[in-house]
Amino acid sequence: MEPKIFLIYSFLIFGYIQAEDDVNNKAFPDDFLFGTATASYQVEGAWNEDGKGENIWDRLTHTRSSLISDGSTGDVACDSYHKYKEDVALVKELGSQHYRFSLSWSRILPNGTADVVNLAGVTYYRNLIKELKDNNIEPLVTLYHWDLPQVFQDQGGWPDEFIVDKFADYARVCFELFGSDVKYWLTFNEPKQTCLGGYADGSKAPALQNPGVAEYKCTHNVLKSHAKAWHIYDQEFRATQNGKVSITIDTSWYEPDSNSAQDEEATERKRMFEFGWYIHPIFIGDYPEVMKTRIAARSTAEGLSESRLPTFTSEEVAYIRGTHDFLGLNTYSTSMVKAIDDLPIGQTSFYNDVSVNEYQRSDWETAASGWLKIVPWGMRKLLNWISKTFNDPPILITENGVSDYGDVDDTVRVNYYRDYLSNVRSAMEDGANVIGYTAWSLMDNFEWYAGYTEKFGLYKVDFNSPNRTRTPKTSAAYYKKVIQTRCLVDSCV
Ligand code: PNW
Repeated sequence: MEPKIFLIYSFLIFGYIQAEDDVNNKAFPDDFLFGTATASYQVEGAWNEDGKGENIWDRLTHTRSSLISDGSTGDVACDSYHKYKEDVALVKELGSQHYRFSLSWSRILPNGTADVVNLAGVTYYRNLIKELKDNNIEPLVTLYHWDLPQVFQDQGGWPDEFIVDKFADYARVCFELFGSDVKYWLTFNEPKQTCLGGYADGSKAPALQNPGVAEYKCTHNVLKSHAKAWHIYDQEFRATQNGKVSITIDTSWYEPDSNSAQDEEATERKRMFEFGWYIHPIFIGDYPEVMKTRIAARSTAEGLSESRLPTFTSEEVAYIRGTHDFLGLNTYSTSMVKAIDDLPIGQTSFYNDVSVNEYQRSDWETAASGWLKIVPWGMRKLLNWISKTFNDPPILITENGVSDYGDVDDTVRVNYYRDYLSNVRSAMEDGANVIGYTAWSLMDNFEWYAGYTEKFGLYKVDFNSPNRTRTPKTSAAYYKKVIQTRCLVDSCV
């Protein structure tokens, strides 16, 4: 063999062995939950069938298609409204212990309000839940995965306080209708995406842009809505239904650019803004101090008479604190953080309020989604930081996964799951109380502004076929093996 070729060859083998060597070889505990996830708008289709009302993603994709990279909609998506039995068969085939899906508010309550319940929508979810239970799969149900009834957006949406009672009514209807068969509830999926994307930077429906103001009002109402739903469950349903209710919060891991005091401080501030904004009021009480102080100071400098960050009364702080039975965590990636001088007073935004330099390293591998750099060690650091900072909550990872362009032979996804799960297992050895893991996603689906151009599925979906044929990818076989053996490598200790 030529020396050069030999070198390349041994590098490849060595690289491979090296990667396998680094994978944690301890088995996951028997009671650790493995599952997969989807969300209503991304998979159901049937956007106007059987009495469903219009929601903000219907409206956005129908009227502002230039915002979606391929101009597509979720009108049909994976057609799960008609093919839910097939979906459950895929979940079963993987050996998943749980399946996380979301309820479409406007499918159940077409006017948004609880006075009219759409029986066909209720039947759809009853059938889906029954199919899961019949197959020994635990349903994990999200009440709100971004699809607000359009009528409520027309009245102001999440930044307007009227929404709190509407959400609470909707939550009560869902607990009443489905609660006897559901043991795990999530009120909101990634409220930060709803509030920043929907009302500040316009990257999610309803694509409004009022940065530095509306995302804070939105979050204030989301937190109140979450707490109200949790209390309703606690007072009216827990005794008979015996389930758990929480929220799913998303964050990347933020790693300091250096170990200088300035970079460390800026990084912790970034974590508090990105994650503490939601978890602190629920797990500790009120917004993080650093958010209150900075936003108040910047608001004063802007000549405002009160802070752009709304204030909770002490009754509200107490009402929201403790409204969790576990923590739902979505995480995909990592960013570096470097301290900078505070950004000038002037244009208001969440990012100016934080004032840090956030970047991702160019030598990190990139997924199809530009924001998603593959950094497995970030998972371990994040889980350990959460455990330490927020009193060691039971953590259910409700989403983690990677995008590509849809190849059935998806080595990148196999490696992603292996390496991220390896870091989950290591964090558990470090002491983090991780109770389960949910792969995003069961199948390719409507990826919001990316339409059908970025694929996250363990199963491929043929969007050109009216049957929306599902085909297992290589990653489905790997995940199935992991669930079966509870082991990431060939054999575990
Ligand atoms: C999540 N980020 O969204 C959502 O819950 C899913 O509906 C979505 O399909 C999935 O992740 C993949 O995107 C995120 O920029 C969107 O960090 C963006 C980010 C994180 C999560």
